Amino acid sequence: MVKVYKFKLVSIILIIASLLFSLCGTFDIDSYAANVKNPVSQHGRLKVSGSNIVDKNGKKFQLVGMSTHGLAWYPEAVSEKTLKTLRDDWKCNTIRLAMYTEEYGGYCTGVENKKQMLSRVDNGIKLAKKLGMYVIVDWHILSDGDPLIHKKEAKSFFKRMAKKYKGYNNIIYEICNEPNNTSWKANIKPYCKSIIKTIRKYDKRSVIICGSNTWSQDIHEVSQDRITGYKNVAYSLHFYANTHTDWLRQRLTDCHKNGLCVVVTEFGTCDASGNGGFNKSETVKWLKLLKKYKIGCINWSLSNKEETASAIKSGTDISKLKKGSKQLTKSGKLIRKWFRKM
Ligand code: IDC
Repeated sequence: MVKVYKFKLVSIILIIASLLFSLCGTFDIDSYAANVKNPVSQHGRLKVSGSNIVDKNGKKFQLVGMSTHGLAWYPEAVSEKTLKTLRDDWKCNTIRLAMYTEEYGGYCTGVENKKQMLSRVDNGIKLAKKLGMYVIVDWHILSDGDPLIHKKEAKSFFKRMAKKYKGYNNIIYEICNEPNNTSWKANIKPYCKSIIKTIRKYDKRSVIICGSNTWSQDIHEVSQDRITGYKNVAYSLHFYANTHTDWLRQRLTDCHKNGLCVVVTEFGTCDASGNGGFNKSETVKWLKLLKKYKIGCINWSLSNKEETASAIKSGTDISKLKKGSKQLTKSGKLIRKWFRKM
């Protein structure tokens, strides 16, 4: 009799111990983030379905968020405090990390700069993970209009990212910010196929966003000649409200209706230069259209540079963005107001 009790007691202790052990073992940042209410815990892994981005339940999902200015110029914005304000007060679910390739301090401008960019991108990805936000890793070509120019560097960068972050359900790759003065068929498309292949070797599922010619405006060309053979591929459209108006909205509507999955991974409220021409009414027309189709919208930029596109007033500490609109520019105020009701 005593033996039976002893046996039961030992079994119970063992069961409790193993339960406790397994609880401790699974307490890592991922499962913690998955248990609290945040965009990623609620919507999970995103997919491309026809012309839409959908969440883990297959429901249409709109990516809403801010893009950093260049990570070489304004890395301070990628802080826990600022991202938290964006998430909780602005209702952003996404942060875009703009990593320039050729401009000042960019990834392709020397070994030290490359190291710095890698550590800033890693920091941004980890913070986004912690806060349960989606993160767009942006290979920000601009003056290097043809993506093939830095294809080798791009391949090694995306290989590194895909290997390291393949288990992350919040990561999105934007593989060429704004090709220009080049060709979709001969340059951009082959580049994209090659980078997608590299990423897919390690990461089978993340959403990958491709640019198009003319600073990512020529989605009509893409729509006629899409990348096939891979899932979860989307295309970016970029606009600046005072420069790109009805004609580009019409192009977006046509492509969307034609089944092309488009995400606006960068837009400004002003001129394409980023400075001057703040245009509230054209911005609102765009935002209404994006809201209607649940097309992702990421605003340029989360910086305090003295230029119209900046969301934060110059002189403000961008690593400590507070809730409310006191620290915001005209552009920032308009964007915050709209993001809160997207
Ligand atoms: C601009 C920045 C500006 C910076 C410049 C560097 O706003 O401060 O000096 O880049 O060349 C884009 C680009 C984006 C531009 C932005 C505004 O993706 O890098 O940022 N823009 O010109 N496409 C259209 C507009």
